[in-house]
Amino acid sequence: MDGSWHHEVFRGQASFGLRVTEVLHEAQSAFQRIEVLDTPMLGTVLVLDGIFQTAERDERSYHEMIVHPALCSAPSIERVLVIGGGDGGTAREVLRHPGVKRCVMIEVDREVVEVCQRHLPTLGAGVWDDPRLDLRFGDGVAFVAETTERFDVVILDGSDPVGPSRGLFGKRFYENVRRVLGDTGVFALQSESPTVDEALFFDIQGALRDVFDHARPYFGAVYLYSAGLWTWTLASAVSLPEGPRPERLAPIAPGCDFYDADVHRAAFVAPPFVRRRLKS
Ligand code: SPD
Repeated sequence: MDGSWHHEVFRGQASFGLRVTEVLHEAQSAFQRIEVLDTPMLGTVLVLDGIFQTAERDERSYHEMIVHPALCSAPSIERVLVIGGGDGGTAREVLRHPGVKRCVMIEVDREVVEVCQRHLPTLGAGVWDDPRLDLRFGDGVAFVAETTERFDVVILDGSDPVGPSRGLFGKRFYENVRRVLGDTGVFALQSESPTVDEALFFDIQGALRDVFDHARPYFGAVYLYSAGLWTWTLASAVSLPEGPRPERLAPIAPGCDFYDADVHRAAFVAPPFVRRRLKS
């Protein structure tokens, strides 16, 4: 916080700031510094270790896009694993799919969930009491390394690769995700920005392509991340359809502001500099 502003500073070279009218919560958990800020621009905003994570009035562009391309194209969606996503926005979009029978969510920091339940209730609306949700607190890296459970879809909704999220990036973690998915499962993850951090984006793509037969980034914009292009990636052992399966899209489409069949197809069109590097 700088007076009545919060600035997210990137490598000491750039910053994005929001004016803050009130600090609603400020505490150090066992894992990270958690702040909840009231802002005129985006409403209530969650900040972890100084980094903007999600905002009441700018969350749908991210949560619809991390969930629906996977859930609308995967061969099966009965068993879904969400790693991270403590604000509840990702689980909320998962549970809008009537075909999901069970959603296990592994969040490392119980305090993030409690703080978001209190201050960002719209993100987890309908989630916390849904009998299909199995919320567990623990380390997602250890969970995928040790579990014997199998999932149709794994969604990684972590923060940047610093602090508690560091282990969620890299080949060893992706190999374990590949194992819990079996032969037809789909992995969806937030995969950072090729405009702001080109090296990190291509490292993630390279590691995914080492582990999965198919890995394709898709593109969108999230104002809060002030990154120009933001990306997510779908990775799987099977090739996926170019667009959503109509029977999956139909029940969720009326509640979407940022996702539909056209957006799905368009999002997978990569800019030339990405295509050249990925040779796809
Ligand atoms: N640069 C911040 C990226 C954060 C991505 N995850 C946000 C969590 C929203 N559920």
